[in-house]
Amino acid sequence: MTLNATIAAIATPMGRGGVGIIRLSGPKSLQIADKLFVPGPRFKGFKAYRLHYGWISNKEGQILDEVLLAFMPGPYSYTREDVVEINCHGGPAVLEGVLEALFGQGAEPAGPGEFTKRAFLNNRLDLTQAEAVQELISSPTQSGALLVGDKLQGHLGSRVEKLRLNLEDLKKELCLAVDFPEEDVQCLPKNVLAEKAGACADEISGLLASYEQNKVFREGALVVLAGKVNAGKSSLMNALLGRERAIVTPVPGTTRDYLEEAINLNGLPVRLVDTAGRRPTRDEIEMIGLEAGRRLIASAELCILVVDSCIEPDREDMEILEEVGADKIVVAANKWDLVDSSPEWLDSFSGSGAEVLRVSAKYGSGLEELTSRIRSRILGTPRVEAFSNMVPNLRQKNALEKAAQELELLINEADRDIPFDLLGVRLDCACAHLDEITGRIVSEDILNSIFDNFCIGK
Ligand SMILES: Nc1nc2c(ncn2[C@@H]2O[C@H](COP(=O)(O)OP(=O)(O)OP(=O)(O)O)[C@@H](O)[C@H]2O)c(=O)[nH]1
Ligand SMILES: [Mg+2]
Repeated sequence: MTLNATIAAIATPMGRGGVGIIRLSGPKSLQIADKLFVPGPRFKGFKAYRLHYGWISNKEGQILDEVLLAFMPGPYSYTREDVVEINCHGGPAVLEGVLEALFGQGAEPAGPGEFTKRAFLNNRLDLTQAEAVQELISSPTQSGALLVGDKLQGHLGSRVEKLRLNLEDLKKELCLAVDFPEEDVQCLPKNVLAEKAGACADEISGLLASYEQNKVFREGALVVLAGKVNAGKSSLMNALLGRERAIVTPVPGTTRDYLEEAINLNGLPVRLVDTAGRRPTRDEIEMIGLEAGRRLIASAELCILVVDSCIEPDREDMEILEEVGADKIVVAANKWDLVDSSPEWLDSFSGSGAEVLRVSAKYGSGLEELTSRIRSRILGTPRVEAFSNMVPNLRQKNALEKAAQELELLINEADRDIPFDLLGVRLDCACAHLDEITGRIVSEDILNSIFDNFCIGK
């Protein structure tokens, strides 16, 4: 479809409602609507940005609906083209009737997201804003919608654009150094180049950190309870959930499969998983359960290693510690109600750098401290400041990562004897990845894949 076509679609959801809106965009919007509009008594011609009362008829002159019609001439419209919006009654048959009448007058059916695509192609929105439109519509929660609101205003896009301009300036300095190689030391010392590229890479890391932080709020953080049989994992699962979800018995090997439940830790959504207890086994079913547990542990944001405080940890506990690494582990020294004094072996955990908390799943002690540590360990203090109002989506995150990789390579190469013009190519590549985000330069394929996910009429 060419940009010259005048497109039309129902902009409101299909179904019955008080009002349903049909939107037209393109050079003939007003001309097409005018052919079907039967004005009300006080109509004195179409005025921009006013609501006009009247009726829509079909080409046989039959009245289809009583409407309010607005004309928004470009460039001050959603698409920057001439736009007409017709407020009809919100019934599917009415709306389809009016739409068909508009097609009969030369309007063409709009594709998914085509209004927003035109807004992008006509430079009213950058690509981050266009994507934010769809993200806003699909936000399930108000807090999610608030985050997108900032992107809709273009904050992410302008941040990325500023970064690109910084890299472009750096490229200019580099070109001077290439053009006057004998003066390269004065033009751009390599440590200064690396420093400037490093500053841009840090900013990208900040944007990536906000993606990661937001990811746990979007998808829920995976927290896995692991440990030897009988350590009290299922008891801890139940205690954290506040209900008897998992079977608890004194028999070692009670839990064979994993169990997943959602909990809310002061606003942080968590997917809490209880796993089969570790022990040497030849039982086929148990081995499958243990393998499933291993896979879950590997992808967990945090692993709670549950140990029985009465039993000195052995190979199995240490195996989990090694598998996961101390930075992703909280050791829950369970059954603390059964010990009189702190056993010495607890130090071996602390020595490994793992955080140890004393709890009793049975009597509920230490659980508040445990939940508050789970929360802060997951949210953590990010290495770099996250921009909470500029959360990239997955596509944008991938492009940011590629740009950051180019800068990392450039910083490494600046240390070695790599010619300036080759370093310049790295900057070009980083800029190209940033351009993909804002849509400054973007392939037709990427554009189609983005707008194909939109609804028709947006
Ligand atoms: N005294 C005391 N007993 C506990 C505590 N937590 C669990 N137990 C007991 O320890 C036994 C095992 O508890 P489970 O929760 O089934 O242990 P598990 O780690 O899930 O065991 P498997 O599923 O076999 O791997 C049960 O008899 C529990 O009542 C605790 O904090 N204090
Ligand atoms: Mg269990």
